[in-house]
Amino acid sequence: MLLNEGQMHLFEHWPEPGVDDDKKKSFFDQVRRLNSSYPGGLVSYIQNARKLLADSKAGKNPYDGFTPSVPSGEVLTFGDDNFVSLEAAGVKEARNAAFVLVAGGLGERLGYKGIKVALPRETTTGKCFLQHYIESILSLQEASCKMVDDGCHTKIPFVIMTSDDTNALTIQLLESNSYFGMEPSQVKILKQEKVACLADNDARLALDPNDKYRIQTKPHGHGDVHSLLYSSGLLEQWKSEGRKWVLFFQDTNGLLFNAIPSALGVSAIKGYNVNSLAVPRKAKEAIGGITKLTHVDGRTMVINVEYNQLDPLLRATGHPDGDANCETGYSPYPGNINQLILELGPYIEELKKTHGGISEFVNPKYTDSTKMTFKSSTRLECMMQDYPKTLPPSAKVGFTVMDTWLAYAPVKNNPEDAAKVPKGNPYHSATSGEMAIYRANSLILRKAGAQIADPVVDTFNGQEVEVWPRITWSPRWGLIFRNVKEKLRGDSSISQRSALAINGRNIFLEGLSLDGTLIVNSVDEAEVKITGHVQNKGWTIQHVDYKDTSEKEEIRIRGFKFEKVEQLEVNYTEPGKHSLSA
Ligand code: UGB
Repeated sequence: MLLNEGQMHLFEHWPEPGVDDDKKKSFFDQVRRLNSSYPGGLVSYIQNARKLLADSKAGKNPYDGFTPSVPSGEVLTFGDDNFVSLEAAGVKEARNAAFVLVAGGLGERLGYKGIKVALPRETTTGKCFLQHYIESILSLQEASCKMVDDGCHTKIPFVIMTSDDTNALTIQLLESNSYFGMEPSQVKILKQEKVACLADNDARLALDPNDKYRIQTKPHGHGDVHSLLYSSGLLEQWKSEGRKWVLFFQDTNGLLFNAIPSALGVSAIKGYNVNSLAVPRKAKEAIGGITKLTHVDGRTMVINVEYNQLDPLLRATGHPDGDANCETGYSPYPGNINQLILELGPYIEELKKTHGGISEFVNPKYTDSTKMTFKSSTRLECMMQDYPKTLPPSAKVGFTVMDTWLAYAPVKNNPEDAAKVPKGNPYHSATSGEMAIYRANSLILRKAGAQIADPVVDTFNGQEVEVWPRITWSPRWGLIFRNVKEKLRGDSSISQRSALAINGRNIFLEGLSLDGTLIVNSVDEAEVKITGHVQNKGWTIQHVDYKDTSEKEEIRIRGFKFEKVEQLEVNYTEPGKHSLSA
């Protein structure tokens, strides 16, 4: 098969039979793995590569024949009546959902040594992203079952796509933390395989420079999630359980679950087969733009155009300024945050046709303008948000735009790169990711009626950010806006230098005035009232330089740490009514 596809060079250096037989056998073991993990096998991979490499050499634009225009979608305003009713609809649907986290990426831009889902989402509680995601899913599961009076005991399935780079550490994180309270049987790990590297325009496979019996491999991208789900059999199993929705999300967006209930509500009410979450996008921001594409032959689709392709596409189609902000100060194309909600039935039907294969692209770095040779080997790549590209025009593809402060704060950039981000564009760093949690929680509490002090501006690792009171809560306290409002029962106020960590379901703020640090932990069966004035020296914020290797990497990349000078910590471990009257 390899010989038929022009891969003779793989064997040219092989010594006669009897020499290096073990190594030759392991070469074929690898070939077998590469063959079985790609839809259509290695032959398809090589043929697809040859075609895409020829297109790339010819400078063919994948969007040839398409004209972009601004699509229309649902635009939600946090806290208004529509938002509140969509959240309720979404929570009700959640028991019919399954969640899929794509976490196979190493996060090269962030430069962090560990896996990104193990990073603290914020350092007031220190809870990592994975813990927050799991606690959010468990809270949705419980709240959703409570809304229907049919003895629902569903366990929402949670799939994590890993890769060789992240698999062992992800499993270790789950196992050493008892799956953060989720039943282990609810969690399924699907590991993506890397794909073969390509050495030249003829799609000759590249050998590993350090091992002539190994084909060099690189990641294929998050688009693998569709073929893995298809071949796992999970989709059919979910369908037989009556599930309706599959929600895909990425590794480090600490605000994401603020957006999930209402977006799922939109999917359910609008009957969307595909619903992408989006936020207003600054021109040139490194997130894709959701775009309506109309082909000369009349076909249209609403699809993500990746950030490096949007500008050339616009320039080539009569927009001389390319990817530019309009009078609102934002790009007219909403930013794709790669949170997709797919309706399970139509998704399965589509995958039966494609087997999960997703439209691919190749991005070779040529040595010169003749485009004859590559600087280093390349490979085919694919993105999960390209799924709608193969859908028929009848498919209902929509999107939902929410405020960035509420829904999107990924941790992607290392401190040096973040500090170079043009002024006004988001940093997408560990610093901004954590500060965004405090900002969102402060704004949500304000909207619910609490008096939250204004932020101060400070600079950490060269990034100027707003520092709001460090307010955090567990998902089972404030899953949706209605829950937050129910827990605020009197006039409460929180000063700028304060930190508040709420960890428990039934903790009611009944006229709390906080100036310092307050940590409240309670078991779910307890009902705790907090009133009065809490004042202490609190936690101060210390600057940390990212080059200071005496600090842990998790701290260095955010550029600050808390000095815990004084705090009030209360723990309610017994069921029943309690009150803290400070
Ligand atoms: N990932 C995998 O699971 N496997 C892989 O092989 C690669 C990645 P990046 P990217 O929301 O900010 C995406 O690298 O690809 C996981 C969208 O394409 O963080 O540059 C990885 O672990 C873009 O349109 O992002 O850009 C992570 O969870 C925009 O939405 C996820 O895939 C952008 O994200 C994304 O990988 C964004």
